[in-house]
Amino acid sequence: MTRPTPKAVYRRLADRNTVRVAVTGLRRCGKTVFTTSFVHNLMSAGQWPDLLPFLKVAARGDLIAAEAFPLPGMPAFPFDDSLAAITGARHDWPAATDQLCGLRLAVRYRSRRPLARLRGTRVLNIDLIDYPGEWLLDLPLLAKEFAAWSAETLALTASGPRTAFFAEWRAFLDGLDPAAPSDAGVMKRAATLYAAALRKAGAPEAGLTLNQPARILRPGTLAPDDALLALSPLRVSTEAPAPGSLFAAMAARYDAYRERVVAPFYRDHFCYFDAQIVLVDLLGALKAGQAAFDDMRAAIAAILQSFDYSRSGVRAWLDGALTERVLFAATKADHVSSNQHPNLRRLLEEVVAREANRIRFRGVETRAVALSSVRCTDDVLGEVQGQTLSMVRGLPAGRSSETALFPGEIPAHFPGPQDWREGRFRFLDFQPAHVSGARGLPHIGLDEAMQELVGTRLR
Ligand SMILES: Nc1nc2c(ncn2[C@@H]2O[C@H](COP(=O)(O)OP(=O)(O)OP(=O)(O)O)[C@@H](O)[C@H]2O)c(=O)[nH]1
Ligand SMILES: [Mg+2]
Repeated sequence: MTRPTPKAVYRRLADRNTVRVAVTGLRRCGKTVFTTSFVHNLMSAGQWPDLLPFLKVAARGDLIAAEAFPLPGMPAFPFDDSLAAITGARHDWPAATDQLCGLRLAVRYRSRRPLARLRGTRVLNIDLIDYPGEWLLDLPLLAKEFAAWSAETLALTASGPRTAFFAEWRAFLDGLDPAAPSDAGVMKRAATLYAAALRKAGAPEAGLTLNQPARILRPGTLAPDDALLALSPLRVSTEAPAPGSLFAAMAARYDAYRERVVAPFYRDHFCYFDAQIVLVDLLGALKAGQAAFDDMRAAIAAILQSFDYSRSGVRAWLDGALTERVLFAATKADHVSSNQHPNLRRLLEEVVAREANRIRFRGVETRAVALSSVRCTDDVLGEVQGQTLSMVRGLPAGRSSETALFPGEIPAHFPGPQDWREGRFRFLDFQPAHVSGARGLPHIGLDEAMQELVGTRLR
């Protein structure tokens, strides 16, 4: 695994009043909305502590104020624009993130620690970064050589909904000898076909998430035609690739991509953090159907294996690997009524069970919660075919008036064949209709998430 730079270690030693919170999750899972609500609610809780009853420092009246600052050397997280989108007259959401950005939230509070009380108030810096969710899918590539990645991708694209998207690319590979001398034209054609297929798989209507390499879909600061992105897996032969072969040339390009794009992203942002929240849009995956749900599970498992939770002790602290807790959160819980939240949490626990077990084995605490960073609906009771049911009422996306609906029940366990029936999950996306932002943002469970992530540092 990539090691932290001396600069990173120095920064960690110098910044003992800083916690790095890794906000992780696949695309559209709610990272930007979470970050916006996290910041705005902490900025508001000094005045209105009732906003965050489960955040102990706020509940005991010791949170004084919070202010956001830029993180040196990084584009600023568009906090004002995101908040304006959520609280504005258009009842809209922030745009999808297309580049790396971040902020430091400085929280001033009264400490209850015996010695700290004498020194008056203290400040804890909470560093948060945001990035396109697709990029996380690059992290598993760090531990995978070109041959292994090629073999896995060929297997992945040979079944399920990917078969149709990748058919033309696979047919092209069938006529290709990877041991032939490398040829720029052939490599370009393979890369073009692979990129086109990947775009189809990554389109929102396909709902597939395990799409690698990520920068083909979200180049960020790379030009879309950057030579580093002209990548394609190739068929793997049992013999070692000869120098100068097509296979060797593509493998070299893959290594350059990992070294120049993926490794710095990992080293600078995920090599060390104190706490991690893994946001999972379970409701979106259930609605998108079994193939999308299974793909999301595979993508989450692949990502979580990329983080290094294994080191401990003083040396680990110096290396910056003192992750204390990992919180799994099923986002957009306001799409269903409150009586469904226990099942939502239980289902999440099952979905991440193996990864959570692996993380706990390394001495890191884990928990799962149902979360809505910005609550857009109310619970109401309604009649459906003579039955009284719990429903949600809000402004569905694309509609001009509010509606109440029964979105279906969340299974407490892995969905079985009967659950994948057409129309079983009727969750709608809701817009933030009555959210003014004047006194924080309404939420479900955000304060519990905050307590879990940074609460012990605000004592
Ligand atoms: N109702 C509701 N919708 C939410 C909430 N959080 C996120 N959403 C929805 O999910 C969408 C994606 O949220 P983002 O925060 O932009 O997701 P992201 O993880 O930053 O996505 P990328 O930038 O593409 O990686 C939003 O546009 C909303 O439609 C929430 O708390 N409640
Ligand atoms: Mg985003």
